[in-house]
Amino acid sequence: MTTKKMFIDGKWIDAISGQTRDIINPFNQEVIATVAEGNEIDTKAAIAAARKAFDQGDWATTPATKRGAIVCTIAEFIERDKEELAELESLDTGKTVEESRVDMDDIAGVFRYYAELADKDGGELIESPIPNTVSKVVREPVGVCGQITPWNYPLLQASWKLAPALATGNTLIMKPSEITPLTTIKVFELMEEAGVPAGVVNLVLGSGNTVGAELSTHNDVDLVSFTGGIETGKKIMQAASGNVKKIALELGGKNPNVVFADADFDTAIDQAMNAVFFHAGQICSAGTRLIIEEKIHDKFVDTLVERVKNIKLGSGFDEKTQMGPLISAEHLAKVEQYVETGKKEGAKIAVGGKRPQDSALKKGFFFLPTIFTNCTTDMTIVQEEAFGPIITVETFTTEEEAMKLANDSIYGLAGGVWTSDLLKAERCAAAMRMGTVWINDFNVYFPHAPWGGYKQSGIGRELGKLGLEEYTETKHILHNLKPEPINWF
Ligand code: TXE
Repeated sequence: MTTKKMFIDGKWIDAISGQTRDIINPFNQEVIATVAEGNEIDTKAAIAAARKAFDQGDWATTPATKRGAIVCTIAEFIERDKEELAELESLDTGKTVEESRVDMDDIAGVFRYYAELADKDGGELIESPIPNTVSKVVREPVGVCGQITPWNYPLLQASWKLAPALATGNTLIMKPSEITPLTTIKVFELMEEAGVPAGVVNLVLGSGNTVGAELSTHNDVDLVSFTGGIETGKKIMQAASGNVKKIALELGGKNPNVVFADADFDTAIDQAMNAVFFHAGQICSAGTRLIIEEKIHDKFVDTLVERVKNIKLGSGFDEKTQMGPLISAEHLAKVEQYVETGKKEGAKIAVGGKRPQDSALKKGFFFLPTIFTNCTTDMTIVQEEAFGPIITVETFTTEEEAMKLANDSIYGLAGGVWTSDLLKAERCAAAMRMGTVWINDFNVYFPHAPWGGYKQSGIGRELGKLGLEEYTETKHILHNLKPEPINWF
């Protein structure tokens, strides 16, 4: 197996230390690739390349139309290589190939969206109160961007960062999660093929403590964009303070899914399952806190339990599989620990709560889809992000109580509300302190709408126009067309 390399200053290179890392398939623990394992020294080299490309290269001043055309070509190449990318993503993450195909369509869509926006902002003329002056506001690239991505949606998360940074003329260093780098490596090949100049995009592979920490700390990095866990996010904020880097953080959520008795029952059941068991709950916006109106609680939970029992676990490459494994042994242990804590704190397991017994699954990091009833808002499993296939159920009797429960979280990423009363739906959407609220839907997103969190779910927004603006600095230029002496001194 040849070692997959890093991409620094337009060249594919091994780690300076010569170290490598094996990448394993979470379905059967087989080694699927060996990749270079970079460290601080490789990261410094990549930062130097990105700095030089920004300060001395012409990417930032390349006409935005041309940059947009290159970003569009990347989208076309992703579509061309969709099947290869989807299979690679499923091998690396364990998710079903069908899910990965959807991801690849979304990813191409993100590159296309930002390709089209690249040349749409020509600045803004401001009405100047001073005679004979022209006042305008323009947006310019931030500079050198460090981008750190997680393992749950490896290439999707990368696309949300790469596409807007390129469209706006920045240079960048990307560090994918050390356990799922394969599709990101492939997309760097596609970016090279699309004609992105040397030094503009750099890829360093390696751990968070070395590569990630260096990217967050280094004085030549102007912005760090991170998606991952809240504890890592806090470390990055501190590390970034040295040179007051701009930071963009997406730190997950503990998202409420509120179901009123007047909701369309069958659809709400379907979506309550999709909201969590898609990708085994390893989704920042998973609707893990199911908050049900008391009078439909028993029927809703009974129906859900019966449906959950039938979820088919297996290989992402088996068409019948509905849910794959968790990402790693460590993550499985963490999810199991949360379940133990839930039991100790008094929640009741209605279904699941353990690893499956099926011998065909024994090499994979599988955990059964799990529903906890009798939950209260103070429980650890209701408050902390387990990031696994676990639903906690709480109940309410009034709208006010429902909203209090929904908002009782340090997070504020997303939430859903189910009701046929349109006024109530709008009232709830206004009351929910979250970056995204779905009414009679869940987990829907597209490139045009901003994505990000209130409260400790993060800082800044990705996607949409705001996702482009994250990668720009705003400059006001005042041009005095008729300068005159002012005789003050
Ligand atoms: O994430 P980390 P982990 C949550 C989820 C999960 C928990 C921990 O609850 O159980 O986070 O997962 C890099 N400086 N989410 O430990 O560590 C790391 O190498 C700079 C939610 O896998 O946050 C990887 O590239 N970078 C989330 C990236 O950070 C560092 C998605 C994310 O890893 C670093 C994933 C450091 N000191 C997990 N330490 C979401 N928001 O969707 C690590 N990294």
